[in-house]
Amino acid sequence: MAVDGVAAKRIAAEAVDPDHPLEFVEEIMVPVLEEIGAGWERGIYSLAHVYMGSRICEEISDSMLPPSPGEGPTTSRIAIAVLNDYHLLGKKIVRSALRAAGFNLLDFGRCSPEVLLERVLENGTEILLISVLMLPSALDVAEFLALAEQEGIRLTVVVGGAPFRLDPELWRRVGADAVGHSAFDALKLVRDLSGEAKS
Ligand code: B12
Repeated sequence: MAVDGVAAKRIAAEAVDPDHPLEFVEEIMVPVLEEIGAGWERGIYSLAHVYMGSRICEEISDSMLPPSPGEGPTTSRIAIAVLNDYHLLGKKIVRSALRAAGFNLLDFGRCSPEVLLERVLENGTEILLISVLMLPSALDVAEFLALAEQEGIRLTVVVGGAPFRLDPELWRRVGADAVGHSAFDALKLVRDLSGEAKS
């Protein structure tokens, strides 16, 4: 809250187990961001606090989690995207965890349902991970799936992000096949769904 990135990075570097950086991210960083979000909702913190807090956390997670080589793979049947949402940190962490575990994962970035459908068609995506933090974006999953059905596309959709944590049945209502609440969950689900195939 002091917006002191240098001090935050020093504290993080002291707290992290270098062999298990994802544990630091999941157990300390994500709950801290949730607390900042809750403080913003109660009017204790400003949006600038939320923004700067997330920038500092992003830099910390970038320095801890293994970098993605280059632009990442160019073909894969597994992909991740954010639907109509500017909250991109969750996707980045999930992407980093999956790539570190050896999965070839395409990153479609931030898309509307229509653009996401184009990407899926172009790449023959079979397992799609969708990350959202806003409720309207979570509802866009249903819109995307309706468009996919019109095109006769059948794919497995795994969703994650705050709205699905707040409403445990929401993933079923939007028509997703599975939900996960952490990068560890994402890894387990993709392992189970892909039968360990890494591309
Ligand atoms: C940081 C932040 C921002 C930053 C985002 C910066 C960035 N580069 O991402 C900025 C300042 C831009 C921002 C803006 C806004 N925000 Co904001 N933001 C947050 C905050 C505090 C933290 C989010 C975050 O990064 N968390 C850390 C990441 C790592 O967590 P995560 O995304 O949940 O991901 C984890 C898991 O969910 C999982 N996961 C994620 N994706 C997936 C996918 C799959 C398939 C699986 C299996 C798992 C998985 O793994 C990740 C690692 O554990 C949250 C509070 C909260 N409770 O989440 C509010 C929050 C999400 N924001 C909110 C709001 C309202 C806004 C604004 C509308 C504010 C405004 N008035 O302008 C804008 C809207 C932007 C938009 N249109 O998208 C609300 C959303 C309410 C809602 N549900 O609709 C929240 C919940 C705050 C609140 N309590 O009200 N925000």
